[in-house]
This record gives sequence, structure tokens and C-alpha cells, in this order.
Amino acid sequence: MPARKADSVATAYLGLLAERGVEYLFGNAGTDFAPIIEAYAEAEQKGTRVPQPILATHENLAVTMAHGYAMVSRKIPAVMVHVSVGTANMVCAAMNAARENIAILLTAGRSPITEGGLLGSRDGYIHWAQEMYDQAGMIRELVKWDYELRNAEQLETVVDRALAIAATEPRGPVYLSLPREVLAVQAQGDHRTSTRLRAAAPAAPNREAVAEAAQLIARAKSPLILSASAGRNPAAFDALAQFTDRFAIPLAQFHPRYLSLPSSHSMNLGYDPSSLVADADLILAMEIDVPWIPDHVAPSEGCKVIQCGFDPLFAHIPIRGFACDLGITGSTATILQALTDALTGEVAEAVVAKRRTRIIKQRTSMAAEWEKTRELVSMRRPIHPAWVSHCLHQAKDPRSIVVNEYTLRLTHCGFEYPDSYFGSSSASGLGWGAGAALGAKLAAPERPVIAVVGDGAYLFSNPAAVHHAAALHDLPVLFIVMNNAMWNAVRHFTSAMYPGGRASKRNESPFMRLDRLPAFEQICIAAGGYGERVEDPAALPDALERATAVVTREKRQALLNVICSVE
Ligand SMILES: Cc1ncc(C[n+]2csc(CCOP(=O)(O)OP(=O)(O)O)c2C)c(N)n1
Ligand SMILES: [Mg+2]
Repeated sequence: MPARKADSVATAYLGLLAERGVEYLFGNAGTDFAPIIEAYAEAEQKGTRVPQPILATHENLAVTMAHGYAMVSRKIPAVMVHVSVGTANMVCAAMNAARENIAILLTAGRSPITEGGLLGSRDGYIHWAQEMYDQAGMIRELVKWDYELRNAEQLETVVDRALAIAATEPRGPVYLSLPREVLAVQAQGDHRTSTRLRAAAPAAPNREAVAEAAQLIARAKSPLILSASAGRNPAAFDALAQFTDRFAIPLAQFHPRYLSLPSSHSMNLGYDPSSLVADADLILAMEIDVPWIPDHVAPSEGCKVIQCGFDPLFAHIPIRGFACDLGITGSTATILQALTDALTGEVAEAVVAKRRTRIIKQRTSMAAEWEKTRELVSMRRPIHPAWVSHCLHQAKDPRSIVVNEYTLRLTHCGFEYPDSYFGSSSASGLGWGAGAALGAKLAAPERPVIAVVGDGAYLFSNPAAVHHAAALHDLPVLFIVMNNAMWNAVRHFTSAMYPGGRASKRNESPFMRLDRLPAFEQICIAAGGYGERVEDPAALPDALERATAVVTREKRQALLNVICSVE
């Protein structure tokens, strides 16, 4: 097998990553980067293939960009941050990625261990205080595997094992620390040009469990599918469209991170299962960590619940008591194929036809309600979030990728294709959307990318770093900030816990209102982008058109600071 000679471990490491298909290294540097930076200079001189370096001036941004890139491309990116302190800054973004099964090779330098005598030994005062007993301990609970590269000899095994574990379902981030002296030593031997450590294929769904599930579905009068992330794989998106249509089983999505059905699909019953759960006599929960809120609604006593997914019990969540009368492990697409095979001929067509008529009626009245809301709020000032969502629905190219850090209303903005909508992680570590949109654009430069974020989420994303990265890496994204000058979620949950309480009677309570916010549009303008503040609902469609034109024609980022009501 042809192989390449390398000088330092850092040089060999970068070459190995490139050979394993790692296209980008998102980085935020420190003294630990010296061998890596030297290796990049060497690669440039020699013309060797290495991952493209993507500078991010905050670790949260580095990881959210990697997350966005990975969720769109399905390839594994690498991130490198500065030792213990950089790891501390990336924990929140790593938690978002972990909860959404995003495979990323997270890495950090390690403070030099030796106090002199070796290339890379301690030569700065920080090299003492930044060392920790267990640097990986900060992030261990959130990654599938962590390790430290201890010598040159194991480089290939360590990297290949990291990538294989990250890529095996349920996927997730892994963490590797890279001590400076180890990166600086002479590389040992040559590495293989392709890995002997491939990701493991997922298990096939258990046959008896599928047969049992098929019986339950065949007997059910009002079955219901609930999903949050089943559409992660485009094949699953298509399989869900076929399965729900074939057997007339409605699907409701709850806080979806990936789209599971086209918005216009006749079996799509929207995004709030709370009114549907109680009437179901069978629930098929597919890749959904929280299928309903037990404090608000419960399935009826006789309703069986089948949970499906790569990890149907969500073992990483410490407590989660949703009934699981039957659990099936596997990919959504293969489970649906197996269920289709088992159900064919087992369900009376008359039952299916009757159910279809009922669901279509239900769907029509649901859509009419949404339409009524839209009409009611369309001219309100401050602008209603439903109106913003609707205007975006009208304005966007159907091939666009929309990244929603939760303020966009899916009831008013439709999507027809897989990978056209991505919602924020169930961990909800704020500050994800803007960086994830940049990463999505990197993965799909030919598609328009739109980030929809709240004023709170925008500020968490480290806006100056975000707009700088958009300009630096030529990633023209349209940012829509739904600015209600409020952490509305905090307000909402305070009123929900203390209905009629003192705080709910006034909007003045601390830790909710965001007074004297900066002019967000100016932050984007300061980075060379386009920006507008929009207060008039009637002016929003034109503002969207102007901003879209700047992004698509001038290839510059744009931001609309949309002044919204608190809903
Ligand atoms: C890192 C992090 N810190 C704090 C929170 C708690 N939190 C959840 S939602 C929210 C407010 C978000 O505000 P905004 O983006 O403006 O949306 P709004 O609630 O106003 O619709 C906060 C502070 C969080 N989820 N993540
Ligand atoms: Mg807000």
C-alpha cells in the first residue's frame, strides 16, 4: 500500500486526518498549537494534503460551525482548541452535538508535561497553571470516547479508533488530547492510506419485536407516530412519507431537530402532540427523547407505546420514564421497511381508507386554525413571530437550509425536503444557531442558508465572532433575529410555575427583559455585511427580498433585526 513519509507527529496527524476524509479543522489556538501551525506551514511548502484550517475566534463558534457542517455533510470534522481553558469553552456546544448524535473529532492540546529538555517542553508561565489532573473530565460525560495521544507509535490506531467510534450509531463526538511534546516528536513509520478500523454497521431490527409491533399497529384504530429526529437520514424521511401514507398513520413532530415529513404531507399533524396523545390507542415514538410532557398530558391507560431508534431508551439521559411497552433498536428506515413487510396484507384497506379521511379532515381544520392566527396577527406591531415565519415561508428559495434556534414557528413556515430544516439540539445550549448556519453553508455552498434566532440566542452565539467568521471564510448567510427584547422562555416558564404570581403580573422582573440592546444590524454591518432593523410588518417582505438579494448576488452576509412581540 503506498504511504507517505512524515516529519513530526503533527505533520503525520494532519496528513492522516486528510486521508481519512476530514476536510476541515475548526480551530482556536494557543501555545499548544505550535507544532500544528508548523506542520501547516510544512504542508503548504510541500503541497501535501491536510484538512483546511477554519479559524474561529471563540470555541463555542468552532464547535457550532463543526456541528452545522457535520449535520449537513454527514462527514466528520475535527475541532482543536487550546488545552484546558479551550475545552472549558467548548463544553456547551459539545453537549448540543452529543445530544443530537453529531459525530465530531473534538481535540485539545495538553499543557507540556516536561519542565525542560524536550522540544515542546514548558516555556511559558501558563504551562503550569493550565495543566489539570483530568482535562478530559470536563467533557467526558458528553463524548463517546476520550483518550490522550501518548506517543508517535500509536497515532494511526488512536485516530482511526476515534473516527470509527464517532461514526458508529448512535453517533456522537469523541475527544482526544494532544500533548505538545508528543506532537513535536519524529513520526514513527508510515500510516496506511485507508483505515482498517471502519465504523460498525448498525444492528438490524429484531424480528420478533417487529412482528409484535406489526400486530399492535394492525389492531390499533388510532395509531400515532411521534418524532423529533427520525428524518435525520434522507432515506428515513422518504420511508416515513411512504409508511404514513400507505397505512394512513398520522405523524406529529415535537421540537423537531430534523424534518420527518414534508409540511404538506397529508399525514402531517403538526408540531404539538399534546392534543393528539390522549386520543391515540398506539404510539410509535421514533427517535424522540421527549414524546410529550407528562405533566401536561398522558396517553390513555390502554395505549401501548413502542419506542424505536438507535438508542430507544436514551440511556445518556439520567431519568426518563416514558412507557416503553416494546422497544426496537435500529435505523428508522430499516425499522419502517421491516414493519411495512410485516403489515402488508394485515391491515384492512377499508380501515386505512376510513382513517385517512378522518386524518385529512383533522389536518384541514388544524391548517385553518393556523391560517386564522396568521390573518389575525399579520399587521400587528411589534411584529408577531407567526408573521415573521410566514414571510420567510413566502420569501425563501425551497432549496434553502433553515437553521432554527427555536423562535421560528413551523406552523407558519413550510418545508418540503429533507435537510431543508434543522432545529436546535434538545440540550438547548443557547448560542448554536448562528455558528451552525455558517457550518451548514460551508457544507453546502450552493444552497442559500438562513439562521433564525432569538435576541437571546443571538447574543449567546458571540455575534462579533460569528460575523467575523462569515466574512473571513466567505460564508454569506442570512441571519434573522426575532428580537422581542426578552428571554421569553424564562418569562413563560416563570408564569407557568407561578400562574397569577407576582412576577407574572409585570414584565419588569429581573432576568427576563433585555433592555438597551445594541443595534444587532450594526454588528453585521461592522463586519462588512448588510443590516436592517424592521419594525413594520408590512415592510418585512421587501426587507427579506433586499437581504436575500445581498446574500445571493453580492455574496455578503446580511442580518434583519426584526422587532417582535412577546408571545
Ligand atoms: C447556555 C444556555 N444558557 C441559558 C439557557 C436558558 N434559556 C433558555 S431559553 C432562554 C432565552 C432565549 O431567549 P431568545 O433567544 O431571545 O428567545 P425567546 O425566549 O425570547 O423566544 C434562556 C436564557 C440555555 N438554554 N442555554
Ligand atoms: Mg427573545
